[in-house]
Amino acid sequence: MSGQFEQLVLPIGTTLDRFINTQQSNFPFAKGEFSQLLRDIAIASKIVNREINRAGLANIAGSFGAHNNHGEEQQKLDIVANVRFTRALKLGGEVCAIASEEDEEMIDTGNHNGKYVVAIDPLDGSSNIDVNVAVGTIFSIYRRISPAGTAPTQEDILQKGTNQVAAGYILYGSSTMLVLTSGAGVDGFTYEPSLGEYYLSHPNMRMPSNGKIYSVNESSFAGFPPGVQDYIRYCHEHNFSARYIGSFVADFHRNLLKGGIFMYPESLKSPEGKLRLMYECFPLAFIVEQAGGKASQGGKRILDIEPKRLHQRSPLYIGSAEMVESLEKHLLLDRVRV
Ligand code: AHM
Ligand code: MG
Repeated sequence: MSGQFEQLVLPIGTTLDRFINTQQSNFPFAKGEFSQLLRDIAIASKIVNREINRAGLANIAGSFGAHNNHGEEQQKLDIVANVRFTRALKLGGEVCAIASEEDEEMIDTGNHNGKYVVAIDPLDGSSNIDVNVAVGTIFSIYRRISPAGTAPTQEDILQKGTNQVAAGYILYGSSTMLVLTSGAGVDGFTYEPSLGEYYLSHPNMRMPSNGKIYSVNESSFAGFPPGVQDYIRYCHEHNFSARYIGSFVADFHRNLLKGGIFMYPESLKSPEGKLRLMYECFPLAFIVEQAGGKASQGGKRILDIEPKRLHQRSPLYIGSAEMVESLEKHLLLDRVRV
């Protein structure tokens, strides 16, 4: 074949399915159930991707007219995504319990033989839907603690981030991507809509150890801890770029690729921060560490936090290792100041 012709028929590469099968043989714990669970999530994400893409036409953009357990206005697509993911996980049969941002209580799927539990934010950043800005899905997978064959308990879901066996996110952006870790690095897959498949496009993703992007909602600056204010001043003085979409997955993904820090501190407005530990902080903290970055509560590693409540919030500083360390140094000065 001439070089020119070869360009026309380049191989498309490894599908997510094939990748999962290969992983299965790499991990002793990853039996068929675990692979099936990842497939169920991938299938639900394809359906949600379809719904998002036609939101403007199908009358599913906009508010649903109700509020979730956090008092936040639910968008129609929040509900659609929640149903799509929870249904896929219930039907799949591998999961005994689900914690979802959209449901106040843990969901008992009825699959009491299922070995896994899932924490999920079905559609993060959904207030951005109406203005065609990228949104995401975030998920964590744990092995249950209670014995198989019994009803799941709170203990199954309230596990430390270090217990995650896998975590991932789907970014519904200019292209749709699924980024996944099962504890041996991070891999990114891009969705090819005409084939209906995810393909491995970003193998072994590594986060730059340093960067010049900081992402924070600066409107709350006056209420941030002094150390965070100092760090933001440091970012200004060193000509860092401010980039904040208001869609966590999209902000995180950009920083993962380019190097940067994302911050959602505690503030006078949100004394515990805004982001939820179980299905926002833990999964992205697992991913960031697997890519060489760091995630901190401001003095404590996020993955080491023992969750007490399903919808617990936490301050979050996540991104390039050196930037998170620098932020932590600024926070340490707060203690000296007092
Ligand atoms: P949500 O789960 O209700 O969508 O809220 C989480 C979102 C994140 O995607 C984003 O980082 C953050 O809220 C933005 O919050 P704020 O508008 O306070 O900056
Ligand atoms: Mg969310």
